[in-house]
Amino acid sequence: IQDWPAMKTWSPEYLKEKYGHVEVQIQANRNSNSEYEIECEKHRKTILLGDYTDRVLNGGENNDYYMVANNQNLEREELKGLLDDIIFFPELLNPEETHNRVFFWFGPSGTITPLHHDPVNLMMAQVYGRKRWRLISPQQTPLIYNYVGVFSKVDCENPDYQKYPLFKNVQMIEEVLQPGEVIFVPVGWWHQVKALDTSISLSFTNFVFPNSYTWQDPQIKAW
Ligand SMILES: O=C(O)CCC(=O)C(=O)O
Repeated sequence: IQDWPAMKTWSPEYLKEKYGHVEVQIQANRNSNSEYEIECEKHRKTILLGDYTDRVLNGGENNDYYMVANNQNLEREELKGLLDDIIFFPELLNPEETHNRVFFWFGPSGTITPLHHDPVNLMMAQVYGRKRWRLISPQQTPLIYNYVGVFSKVDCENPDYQKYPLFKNVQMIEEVLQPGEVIFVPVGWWHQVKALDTSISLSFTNFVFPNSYTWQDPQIKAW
């Protein structure tokens, strides 16, 4: 995505200057609840993008607040201009289908999206900062302690093998996504993601090929 205008312009400072007056939603107070993703509705907070950017810039490494896909900020008319800064890969993505299919992620270094899988294929483009991705194939689901819906109980950053002994046998792919790189995550693949820097990314599920599945999760109860 080196040719995207966003690669030259997007930064926390740019977001603040151009869109700082826009009200956005974020996930807040995540430190108070280890199930912040499962109980994401409890953490929804409205804030000016300028104020949020100040928190990101001044708060140091932390996982307490994060603007995630579920905050759906690209559905806001005032932020639609962000999509003019990117080029949809014509052979892969449909630029006419952005409604609830393209998501904006912005947060400080240290945010963690816990281990889960998605019921669609997705691509994530890393525009600013780096993120460490840990990926596990769906064939290994019996080792992953699938819990509520699409989530696992295991923290890949620091797995508790006493509680989750089968996880020792998991083969994980680890990759650091650099600015300008894109990752394709096939449907059902488990992943946990940590921001290594202040990070801005976009995720896409608006493929030109069919991308809906009748099953919701690859749950296999084998323990
Ligand atoms: O970038 C992140 O923090 C998480 C991305 C992710 O897990 C997803 O899009 O499903």
